Amino acid sequence: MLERSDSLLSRARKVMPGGVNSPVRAFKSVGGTPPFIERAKGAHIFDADGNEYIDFVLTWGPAILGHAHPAVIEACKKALDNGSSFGAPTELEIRLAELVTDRVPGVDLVRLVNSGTEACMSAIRVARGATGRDKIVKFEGCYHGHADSFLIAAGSGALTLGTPNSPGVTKGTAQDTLLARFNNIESVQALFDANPGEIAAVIVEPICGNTGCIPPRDNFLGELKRVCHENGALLILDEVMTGFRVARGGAAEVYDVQPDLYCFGKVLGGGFPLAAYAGTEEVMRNVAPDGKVYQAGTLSGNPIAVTAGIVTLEHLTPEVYEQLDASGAKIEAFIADLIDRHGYPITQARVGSMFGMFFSSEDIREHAQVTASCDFERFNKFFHTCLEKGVYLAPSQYEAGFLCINHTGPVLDQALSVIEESLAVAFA
Ligand code: KE4
Repeated sequence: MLERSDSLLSRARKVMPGGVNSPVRAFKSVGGTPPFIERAKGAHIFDADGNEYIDFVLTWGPAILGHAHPAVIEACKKALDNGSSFGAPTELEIRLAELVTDRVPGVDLVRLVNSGTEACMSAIRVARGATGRDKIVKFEGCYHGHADSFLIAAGSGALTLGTPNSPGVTKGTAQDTLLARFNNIESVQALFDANPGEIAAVIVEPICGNTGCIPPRDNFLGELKRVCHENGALLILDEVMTGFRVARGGAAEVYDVQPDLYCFGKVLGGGFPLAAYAGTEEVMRNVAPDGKVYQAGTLSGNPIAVTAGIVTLEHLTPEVYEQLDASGAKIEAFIADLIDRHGYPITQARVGSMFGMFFSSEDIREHAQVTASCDFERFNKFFHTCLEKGVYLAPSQYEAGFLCINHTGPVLDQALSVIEESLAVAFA
């Protein structure tokens, strides 16, 4: 039961919109009361009513080493003794930036910021500054944080200008964001043809993780880079979710595509408010104080978050990625077997330790298919049954799941049997 979470939620609603500090946490799309979490360790989280869950959200991706990894906690405790923020350059920031340039193909310069939103909004500003162009292209179903330029729905026609999908976003902003379809290079080419010389950049999640888990097909990312460069535009890979998650060098390594700019977050900060944008010397030299594109932040690169990031990346060895991939393969094979044996109308996708299930029998290649073909009711039934049985999934069909180093052995087996039981309930 969730008595304490229920009472905490009504108290929270009195002082915070929806009782939460980020909308998805309110469980609006799945219904019910969100458990208020008190602590977390490894693959487990524990709520205010004493319930224990095997966690596949991992604070939306960051906890790849498991919650409260001893090395991260120890290092941050020590760092705290030296103070939490100086607002001045530190050697720690150099170390983290060097770890990023070592790992990610085509990164020469890195700028640390505090959230994925800040990384993505800064990256498009740099692209606009570097090209002198105003328009950007994003993809339906991709999420790059809550900056105005990204809260845009597709216009009425395929080639019309975007329209705001949040009050408070102006038409003026929306008209500079164009919407394309993921895994559909023709939709991108058409936008360049309709807006010659006006598009500064295309920003894309290399693996869609905000509309379930949708990997790129048929060299889509390579084609995107080609079309961008043929039209004088930059390619931005938003690796806030995939960076250091799906491989040591992120999706850029998996798909062998080097963009002009990257956005990072989540794993990079090891669970602390830390993100970054990065890219080639040619593009990043536009950033102040070297260049004229302005971006700043009081707490950017603060020593505690940077310490967590350093320890996290240092612990993400090739062997750890192999173990994470093995856990992902085990889940994938288990679900494939359930689909075969029971004929469930479900499809799934996985890249490394990022995965997702669609309650649809369609071969999902883009966002519109998720909305049109998924059985949201059955997903919600499955979600709540898992929660009751102690498995904590993302509270939306439009999200992905994540694995940490503690999702192995009996913990993973326990989660798999809950998933099997919960599918049986959802399809009873
Ligand atoms: P933040 O501003 O939330 O740190 O990052 C924004 C962001 C940017 N790019 C990608 C690919 C992202 O997935 C995100 C944030 N992801 C969501 C969950 N899918 C965060 C959860 C939330 O909004 O509470």
